Amino acid sequence: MAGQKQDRSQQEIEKAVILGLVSSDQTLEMLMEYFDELTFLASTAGAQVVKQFYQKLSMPNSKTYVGSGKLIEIANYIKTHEIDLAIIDDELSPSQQNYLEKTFECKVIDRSMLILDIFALRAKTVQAKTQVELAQMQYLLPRLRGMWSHLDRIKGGIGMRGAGEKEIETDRRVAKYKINQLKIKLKQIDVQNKTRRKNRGQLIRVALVGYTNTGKSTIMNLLSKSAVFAENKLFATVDTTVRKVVIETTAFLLSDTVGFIRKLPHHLIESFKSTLDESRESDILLHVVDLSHPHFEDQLKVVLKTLQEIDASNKTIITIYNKIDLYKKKAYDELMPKAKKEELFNKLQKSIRQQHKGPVIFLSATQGINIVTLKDTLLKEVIKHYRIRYPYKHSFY
Ligand SMILES: Nc1nc2c(ncn2[C@@H]2O[C@H](COP(=O)(O)OP(=O)(O)OP(=O)(O)O)[C@@H](O)[C@H]2O)c(=O)[nH]1
Ligand SMILES: [Mg+2]
Repeated sequence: MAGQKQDRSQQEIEKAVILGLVSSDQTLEMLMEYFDELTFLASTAGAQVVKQFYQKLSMPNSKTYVGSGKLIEIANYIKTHEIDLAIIDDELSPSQQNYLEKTFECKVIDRSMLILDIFALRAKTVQAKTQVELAQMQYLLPRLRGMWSHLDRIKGGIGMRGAGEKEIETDRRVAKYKINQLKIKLKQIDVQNKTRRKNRGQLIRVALVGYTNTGKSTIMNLLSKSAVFAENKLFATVDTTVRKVVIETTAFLLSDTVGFIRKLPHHLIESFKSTLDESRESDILLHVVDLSHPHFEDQLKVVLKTLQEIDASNKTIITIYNKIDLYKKKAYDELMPKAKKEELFNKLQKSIRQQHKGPVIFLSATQGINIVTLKDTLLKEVIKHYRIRYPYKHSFY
């Protein structure tokens, strides 16, 4: 909730350990990648990860998550290093969470809760705040009984913001009532938004979509010259911004919205459905990929899958491979001749283009590389859509 939002700089950094499993469907390499992301999420939420723990188990133990030896090792570490918080890479069941908290004697939160917490910090509009609160309440409902009550040294912080802080003491009946109230409130906001969207008239709508931190807001700023919050943190944007953009003489609406992430909590997708409507109702999607990310292909797949889940996958998609400046810096040795770098990069572009049906653009939003190509391609697609929608109304294009 808004009043409980705190300034990051005034807040103490919490010391955290992270824990995950190498399991039958998750290799060590995959886990390390998840850990990188979890560490980034943790720092976005205001925690510093000081140690990683993992165990090889074909599947999580239903009561204790990891084996007993590992539990002792972690509990000892937590005690001797005064750790505030243990972050678990998977979604925990309420009983696993209870067990781990008793054993570790510190706060235990899972990936879902961490993401929900960041969303609670980032949400600015009433709609986004209500959506996050609903997701938190739904997440907390099965976990309300006895949650953290045995831990008197915990005063707040990560996992306790937003709904968590206020509602923890309430019983399930009150929580259920609250969930209903939030749903009603969201429906009302939704109706207002739908009317507003209709009133936007006949303009073609373009939505920026993509994994979190790929550069969507930076591109929004470039195209619309607006000041949308962009920074090197996960989920800098949780709300939706819509701007009217004019390229040459053609006008269209461009929206920037919340980024996607792996293992996005189910409740969040559910309650953010109406924010995601912006993408569902748009004519063209600008799918932004961070080419410099070591796992950009996985991220791309997650986004396409999420688009499918929200029924937004059968649209014209322009795929933007952003941060080519950073990619080149990382991938090619400084001493490599320029011509060789170009040759390799051309090869990469060719093979990536073959994987897409729609237009593909290689961009550096911050260095201003290929912006003209982006604008030209976008303009062409927008005009195509105007022609289909209004074959006789040439004033649009
Ligand atoms: N090197 C480099 N950095 C970039 C480029 N484009 C964006 N960035 C940086 O990447 C970070 C994330 O950019 P945002 O525009 O906030 O990304 P986003 O996709 O809106 O992120 P969320 O709102 O968190 O989903 C910022 O630090 C940007 O400055 C680029 O072309 N090259
Ligand atoms: Mg953003």
